[in-house]
Amino acid sequence: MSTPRPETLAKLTPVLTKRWLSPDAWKLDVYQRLDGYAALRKAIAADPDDLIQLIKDSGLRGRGGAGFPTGLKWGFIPQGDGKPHYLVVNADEGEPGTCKDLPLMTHDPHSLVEGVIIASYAIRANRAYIYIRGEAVHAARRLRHAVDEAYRAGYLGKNILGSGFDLDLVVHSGAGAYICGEETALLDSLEGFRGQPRLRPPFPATHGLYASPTVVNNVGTIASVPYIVLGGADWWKSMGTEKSSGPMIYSLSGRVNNPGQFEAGLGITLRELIELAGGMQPGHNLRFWTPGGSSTPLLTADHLDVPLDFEGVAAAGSILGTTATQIFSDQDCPVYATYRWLEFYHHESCGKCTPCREGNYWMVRVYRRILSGHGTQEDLDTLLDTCDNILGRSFCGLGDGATSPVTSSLQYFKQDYLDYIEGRTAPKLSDKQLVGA
Ligand code: L3W
Ligand code: SF4
Repeated sequence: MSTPRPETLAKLTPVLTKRWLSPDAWKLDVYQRLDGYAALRKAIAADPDDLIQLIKDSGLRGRGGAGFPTGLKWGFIPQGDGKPHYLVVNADEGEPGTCKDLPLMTHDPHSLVEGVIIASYAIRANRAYIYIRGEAVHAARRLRHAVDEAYRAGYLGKNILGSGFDLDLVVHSGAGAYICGEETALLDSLEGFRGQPRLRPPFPATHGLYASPTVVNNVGTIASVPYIVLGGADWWKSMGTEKSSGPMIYSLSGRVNNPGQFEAGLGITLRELIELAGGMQPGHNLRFWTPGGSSTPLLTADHLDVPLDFEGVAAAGSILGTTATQIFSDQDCPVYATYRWLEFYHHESCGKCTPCREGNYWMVRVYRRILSGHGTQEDLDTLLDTCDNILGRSFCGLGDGATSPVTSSLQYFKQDYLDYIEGRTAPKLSDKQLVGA
């Protein structure tokens, strides 16, 4: 394992992760000793509109994948409309490879609770929900413990810190469906229905939970808020790039020596992240990687120096997504990896629209044909044609995302497909696995 150089180590900016290694930071007394709830005291004395302006000035963009400007979203909530407003935190972290929100909620749940209270105060919401992935039992337990502590300390409930502001916060566990990470499916699920995406527009900002104005933000977005309140917009903008401000938690998995979470200013490169992760595993050379989970087009060893911010990754032909970098080497097969991702999308497709429901089903079958040595060149055209009919024609982002590994692996690694088709690579699947897709 190689040791990172000092200049690369200096790229780490522990902000959201700064308490993760402090013992018992998930408990209220320790959290308070480490600056906890200082931002809430400051925020609750401010005008809510000034808080929205502060978040706008900071340039904070959503950490769930799309990078939508947070202050702008908060500003969409109509004021004086007489309707209840809601804040909903999307903690349904399910994008393959993504592991930044669950450790945050496990190690530092109060930072999320504090962010929820400040954001709810800013948008004038008196009820907030954290929708957490069903499998994340330990994180949910920590979160519920933090919420109980916050109620007992007067940070939640009626007349918070004597301000006259009331807020109730509910932690709701989902049932483990990937589609419930899509914001409108999440709202349906929260309302007690089967989680399936709703037509947008109207967006949740005007017609969200129970048809009322609702802000839906990712865990990392809301957990950033207390730091911005304490540090100010200029401090936040001193990290990252001009259009992608602030620190970001990158989760590295795969063929590196020391996988895990690394927090750095937006714009760090994969070359630097791999160095921080102790280098590639012995005997492995980087071949392909996802910049932000499997829904983002694959990149290759030629993209080691792409700045990992919203603009830099887009210019390289991919999407920053959830900054989940899954790292594959020359000993990994891009065709097989894509097949495994497609099985996931096929399994998780909610079935509401035809392109995604049928397209993923058929693509899995085509991959099984190729990987069992029965593929033809025509299959490659079929895959591209199917992607063409899914991308932009699906009801939600799941369908679009499913095409990313297919089209990008065909773009960069067509020869690997041909090697299966022309018999140079031994089949990875048996004939028995051909059926039952
Ligand atoms: C009001 C408008 N609000 C947009 C809001 C909208 C949403 C946000 C972003 O998908 C992506 C997806 C995955 N008035 C508005 C408006 N909004 N226009 O802005 O919206 P959008 O449609 O750009 O994206 P999205 O539907 O939120 C998120 C990608 O992220 N992704 C992540 C997947 C998984 C996770 C996870 O496990 N945590 O996030 C990976 O790439 O493919 O493209 O709030 O309401 N005019
Ligand atoms: Fe459901 Fe897939 Fe259509 Fe999204 S794209 S609505 S997940 S079938």
